[in-house]
Amino acid sequence: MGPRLERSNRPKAKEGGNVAGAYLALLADRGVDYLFGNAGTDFAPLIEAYSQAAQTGVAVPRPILATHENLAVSMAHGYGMVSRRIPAVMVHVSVGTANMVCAAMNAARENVAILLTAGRSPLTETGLLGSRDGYIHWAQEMYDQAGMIREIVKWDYELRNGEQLTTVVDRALAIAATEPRGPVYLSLPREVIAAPFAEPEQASPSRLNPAAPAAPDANAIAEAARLLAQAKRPLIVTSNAGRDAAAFGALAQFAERFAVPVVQHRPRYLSLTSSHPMNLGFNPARLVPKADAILVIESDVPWIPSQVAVAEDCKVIQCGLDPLFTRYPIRGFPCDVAITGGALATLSALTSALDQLVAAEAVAPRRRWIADERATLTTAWKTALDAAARRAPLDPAWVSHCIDRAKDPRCIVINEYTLFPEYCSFESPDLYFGSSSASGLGWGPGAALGAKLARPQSPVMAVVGDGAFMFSNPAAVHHASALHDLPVLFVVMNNAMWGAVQRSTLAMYPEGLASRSNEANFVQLGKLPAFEQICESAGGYGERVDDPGSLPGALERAISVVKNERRQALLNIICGPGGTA
Ligand SMILES: Cc1ncc(C[n+]2csc(CCOP(=O)(O)OP(=O)(O)O)c2C)c(N)n1
Ligand SMILES: [Mg+2]
Repeated sequence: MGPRLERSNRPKAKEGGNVAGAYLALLADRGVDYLFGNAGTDFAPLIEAYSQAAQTGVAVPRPILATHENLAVSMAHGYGMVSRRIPAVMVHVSVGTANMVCAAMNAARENVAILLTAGRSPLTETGLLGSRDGYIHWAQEMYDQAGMIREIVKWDYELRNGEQLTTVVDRALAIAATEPRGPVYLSLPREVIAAPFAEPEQASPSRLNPAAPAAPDANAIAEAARLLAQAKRPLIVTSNAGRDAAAFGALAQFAERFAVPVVQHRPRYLSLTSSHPMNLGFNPARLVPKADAILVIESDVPWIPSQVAVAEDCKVIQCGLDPLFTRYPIRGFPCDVAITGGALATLSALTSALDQLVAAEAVAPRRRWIADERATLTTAWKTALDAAARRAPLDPAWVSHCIDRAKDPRCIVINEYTLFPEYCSFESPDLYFGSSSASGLGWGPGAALGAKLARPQSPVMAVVGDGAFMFSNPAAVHHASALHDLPVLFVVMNNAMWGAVQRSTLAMYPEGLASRSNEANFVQLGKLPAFEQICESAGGYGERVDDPGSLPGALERAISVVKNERRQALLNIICGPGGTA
């Protein structure tokens, strides 16, 4: 270890504070309301800066402590997803970055903009304020800390000195907010943020703004309109059109006006109301082979090619901010026309172009076909629900239905895939959010806390499996809910297994030995803890539900506790296999 500096000899911050303080003030000025954090020795200058800000009254992002990095990032994801604002996250150097990679991947694949940051082990072994003073500062340092997360984020950089602070932060935020949005990563070495920074000079507001998205190309629009006008059985498949909140109404109008049915495949954002006459549910498999033109809007996987194929003469138009999903290594869906642009801009341009080509009477016969398809679908759902109604252990379809009956119409539902949206009704945008297509498990509970932070007046519910719940770091989740006064309802559909793993084994080996075994490895979770007691131990309300008849009452009690007592609640619902992933 190098010679120790006497306290009095250490370089002192000038009265104006340190770079960390200027950084926090800059974030607040740029509209970053929250800093989700999981701290380490790298946080010292930041913690000092927060105390200074409390004294001087300088505006800074509200600090939100989370005791695991995947919780911090999932909360930021939920917050950004609902508010469309950019939150910041800070974790502890290399090890904290390692822990946040999975949650960052969820956010990246769903184009949620987050300023991800991490400290960096002090660079210097002695001599500066912030130089290494712990044995961890050698081993935690990496050649390329950002390398762990570089493939996932849109941009990464390290703050090298305070003078460049405004440029670096503004560039980070502008790139994160430019469509297609996504997380960026900035590392903040300890000496750099501890350095004195007397008079932060910043242009306010930022002069470095996000780039506007590309406008849909007129020729591509004309070609797509021609294909759609000729089609007898057109179909829209979307997963995320509703991320563009303004596109929600535009899609409803477009589908209605031109009589084009809509399937929401694995929606992460709600794109159409449940009651819309053009809503043909969530499974593209039945309709894709019948279609002669498919308009894919913001959908990375519009159908599963190993299960269904498009008809040979079917034309496929793919629209999105990045319609080829260029960040995905492989994706071979047919694409006769690709249109780059936001969902609203594309739908508006297509509407104008189609108006010239299609008379209202021409699409009238289609309405009958779509109404029949919708009737068939709703009958099938009702039949399945009737069969599920009294099953014990409880059937996920029945649980989904009971949740729908019990929930406030303004309730935001976060679904880590175990809820069946076809048994629920969502009549406005942003009431339903599904888990990322990256499917890094453990997202839902944290995302629900972030959603509650974004919309404190709305009731919020997370629906998760027992597996997803365990991945979410339950102790950290319930702690954060209590600590930050974020009362939400957690509904755990507990089949005591990783059902998705079982379903995948059965699908690949329907006649295999594992299919006949009750003891298949890596499927059954066996003796699970009493989840409801974990919530209770954090001051929440918990109930275990074994009987289908008692579910409505349990939901009512839990919802009332969350609403009237402002306490979190958890229902541990003992379910049969079910599931869709
Ligand atoms: C981080 C991570 N690890 C592992 C997986 C693989 N995986 C996908 S679904 C699943 C099981 C989830 O179980 P549960 O939430 O109980 O839902 P169920 O399938 O039983 O309905 C697992 C382990 C994953 N998606 N993410
Ligand atoms: Mg399960």
